[in-house]
Formats: sequence, C-alpha cells, structure tokens
Amino acid sequence: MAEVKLAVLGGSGAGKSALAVRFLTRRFIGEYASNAECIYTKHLCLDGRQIHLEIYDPCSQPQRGKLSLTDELHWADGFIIVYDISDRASFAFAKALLYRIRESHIGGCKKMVESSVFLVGNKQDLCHMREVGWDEGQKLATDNKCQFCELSAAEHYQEVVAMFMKVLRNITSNFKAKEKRRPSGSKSMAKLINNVFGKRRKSV
Ligand SMILES: Nc1nc2c(ncn2[C@@H]2O[C@H](COP(=O)(O)OP(=O)(O)OP(=O)(O)O)[C@@H](O)[C@H]2O)c(=O)[nH]1
Ligand SMILES: [Mg+2]
Repeated sequence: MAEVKLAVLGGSGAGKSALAVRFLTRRFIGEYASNAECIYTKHLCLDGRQIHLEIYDPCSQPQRGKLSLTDELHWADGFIIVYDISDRASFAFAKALLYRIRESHIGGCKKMVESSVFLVGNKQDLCHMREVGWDEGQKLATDNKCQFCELSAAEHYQEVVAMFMKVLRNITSNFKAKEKRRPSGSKSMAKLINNVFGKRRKSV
C-alpha cells in the first residue's frame, strides 16, 4: 500500500481545515478548531491502487515571522497551498510559502516537489469581496510550476475532491518515477525519518 503525506498550508483563516474536512467527510461545518495541529488519516483507492493518506492540517500560522517549514518539507510528499481570494494578505503568505518550497527544492531537500504542489484560491463564493484576481493566482502558479484552481470549500464538494485527487495522482506518479531510479534501501531511510517526526493523529 502506498503511503502519501500531504500538508495543507496557508495563512490563518484561509480555509485549510475546511478543505481537509470537506474532502474527508463531504461536510462543511463552518467552524473549525485552530488551536492545535493535527494529522488526519484515510484509506482510499486511487486508480485501483490502495493509498494510506495522511493530511497535515497545522494550527494558525503567524503571518509574520520566520517561515522555516523545515519539518513540513521533510515530512510531506506534496503540498496544498491555500489562500482566501477575499484576503490579499493570505495571497502574500501563499506566495512566501511557494517561494520557501521552491527554495528547498533547489537545495535538494525534497526531489520533484513542484509537480506535487497545488495552489488553491479558496472562498470563491465570496467573489463579490474579491481582493485577488483569478489571473494573479494563475500567474503565481505558473511562475512556481505548480497547479492552480479557485474553488469554495463551502459550496464545491466535487471540485475539492477533484483537486485532492490531482495532487495525489501527481505524488503517486512521482513515487513510481523515484522507484525506478533509486535502490530500495533509501525508501527505508525515508520511512525512518517519517517515524521520528511525530504529530498528533486523527483517524477519519
Ligand atoms: N464563505 C466561505 N467561508 C469559508 C470557506 N472556507 C472556509 N470558510 C470559513 O473561513 C473561516 C476559516 O476557515 P478554516 O478552515 O478554519 O481556516 P484555517 O485556514 O484552517 O484557519 P486556521 O486554522 O485558524 O489557520 C471559517 O469561518 C470557515 O467557515 C469558503 O469556501 N467560503
Ligand atoms: Mg485550521
């Protein structure tokens, strides 16, 4: 069974928890605890392959301060970077996150991470309060060679599922490419690192 680790990152209130919970439970519940980070786990079948998925949903991140992300970069196989289309500050935060991920990629921290990054402009239902244009999101994604979509965790269940499935597909195809290129010994080293890095876990 393939193990996939996905980190959902973004500014405070962008909708990280809403997206994760919507994907995992189909529901939009409106209010989400933001004082504790957690990892949700789920088994699913993707293109006939069994996947053990872990989704990391961090607690509120300060808009300022150092974006070290060191743990997340080592832990995650892929990232969903979320901003709120009605909040320009969250877009700036997403931009900084993408920069940090790209930087680590150049430094060789995690290979082939770019194709496993999805930039999401959330709260599309609030387009009457829009502060970030669709074209700005698309350009940021193109500049960082990642995928992009706008959606609403509140209103678009199918789009949320489609977005998660696209990321998962890219991650698993990266796995296949890596398996072809590396000896199996390095896989157990990656597992060892993952086991050392523990977070609170929730099963859904
Ligand atoms: N209108 C609208 N509201 C949304 C949407 N997604 C999330 N929200 C609301 O935005 C607020 C923040 O959502 P969360 O999912 O808690 O955001 P978060 O990024 O997890 O926030 P922190 O954990 O505090 O960093 C909540 O009140 C949600 O109900 C959306 O698509 N549309
Ligand atoms: Mg949250």
